[in-house]
This record gives sequence, C-alpha cells and structure tokens, in this order.
Amino acid sequence: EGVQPQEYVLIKLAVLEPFPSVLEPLSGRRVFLAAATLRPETMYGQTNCWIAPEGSYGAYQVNAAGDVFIMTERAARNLAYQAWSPTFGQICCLLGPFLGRELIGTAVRAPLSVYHPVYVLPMTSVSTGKGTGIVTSVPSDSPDDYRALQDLKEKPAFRQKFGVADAWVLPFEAVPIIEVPEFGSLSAQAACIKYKIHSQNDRELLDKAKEEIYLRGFYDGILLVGPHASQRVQTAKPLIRQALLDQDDAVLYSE
Ligand code: A2H
Repeated sequence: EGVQPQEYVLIKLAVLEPFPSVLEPLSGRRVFLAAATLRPETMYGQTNCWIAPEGSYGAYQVNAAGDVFIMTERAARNLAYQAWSPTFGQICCLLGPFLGRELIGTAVRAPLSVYHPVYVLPMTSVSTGKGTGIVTSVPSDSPDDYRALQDLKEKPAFRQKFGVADAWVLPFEAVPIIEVPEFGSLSAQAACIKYKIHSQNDRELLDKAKEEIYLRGFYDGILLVGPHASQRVQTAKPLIRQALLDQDDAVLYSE
C-alpha cells in the first residue's frame, strides 16, 4: 500500500482438535490461524476470528518445530523473508489452496481472550491483499468487528447463507476492555451508533468511525483489564505486545 512498511503483530490462534475436514491431514500438528493486528493491547476482548469467505488460503510450515500457519500465499511468501524465519526465503506449503469458507466454525484458542473457544466467522471486508487475510475480532474497540458481529447476530439469513451455527455467534458479547473519554468502555458500539452504521458494508461511515476511535483509544484510552489495568493504552501497549511475543503467542510481520 503505502511507502512505509507496516508492522503487524501476528496473533497465533491455535486450531483445536478435532480439526475441520479441510485441515484433517494436519491432525496432530500445532496449527494456528495467524491473525494480523495493529492493536495487541485489545486481545483481552477477542470474541471470534474473521476470514474472507471467498478468499484463498493455505497451510504453511513456518519453523523447524513444525508449527503450521494458516494464511494467504502472499503472506507466506512475505513471512519467509522476515528476519526470524529459520528457513529464510523458503516457503513450505503443506495444504491448499482452499477457500476461507471451509474454515467457518473452526474452534480456536485466542490468547488473552476471556472467551474459550472462539469460532471462525465470515466478514465481507476482509482483504486477501493485506496482512495475512486472517483478522481477529474485537467488537468492543473495532467498529468493523462490532458491525460484522451484529450483522451475524441480527440477520439469521446471513448466518444461514454461510452455515454459521447460532452457538458460534449468539453467546459472544463485546467485552469492556478500554475506557475512552466520551465513548465509554464499548467505544466501537458507541461510534457505530454515533455514525448510524447499520451494516458491515457501510464502508465510508465505518472508515470515519474507525479513524476517530483509533486515535482516541490510543491517545486517551485507559486499560480496564489484565496486569496493566488502569494504565494508559500508550503505556500498556508495548508491554502487552512484548508479553505476547515472549509467551510465543505472537510473532512480528511487516509488509
Ligand atoms: B485491527 P491497516 Cl480493536 N482485511 O486489529 C481487513 N482488515 C484487516 C486485515 C485484512 N486483511 N488485516 C488486518 N485487518 C484489521 C484489532 C483492531 C484493529 C482494533 C481496532 C482497530 C483495528 C482487532 N480487529 O484496526 O489497514 C486489523 O484489525 C484499525 C486500523 O493495515 C488490523 O488491526 O491499517 C487493521 O485492520 C490493520 O489495518
């Protein structure tokens, strides 16, 4: 996109056994959906994982330990050239390509989340040309995530279209994790109400809401949960990011 490289944190969402049929050949291995985020400090509020239903994905071995990442081929190629890659320049595709929709309903462990497990769901705005094509969902602080989860909750026909079970969606509520002055502790919901956003396809309004919330959350937000509760987001963010990396729940990725 831009001229500046973008550095993401890839959150390792562990796929739980029994694997969905598309991933069955990998049964017994450590398989992760690699979700790209700019907001590692929000991981306490994860409620699900998003994929592009018509997007193309593969399973790639990323280290000597045999860890497998699910992501786009484009991301696998980029990742193979990052400094920490032990097999520099090599990509090892174990499976694929397959469609994102084949992952819908997959149960994963989302590090730091209050919910366990969380499920893979479809979101129309997930791009396969950015990050890994896998997005972790934090409806408390991301207007896109909030609106897409509401669409699935409020529109049974939408669930039906993608074969989404009620149990993968209805029990999951946004978790108050960051207090933002004037927007409260569920800032994405507040922004969607303020801008009258009623669908995940309201692109221009969502971009406005996203920009406002992102800046306010970062500069004025106070964390409400975890070991850094009552600290400013600005202060806590690098500490939470580092803890995720140290615990092997995340790796860095830039593009
Ligand atoms: B963020 P930028 Cl709580 N397609 O993570 C669509 N969106 C994608 C994506 C893709 N392929 N890859 C990453 N993203 C999302 C958390 C979050 C994010 C919060 C609030 C705002 C926010 C939880 N979802 O992003 O275009 C990811 O969602 C607002 C900027 O590279 C990632 O961070 O600037 C962000 O977009 C990266 O967006």
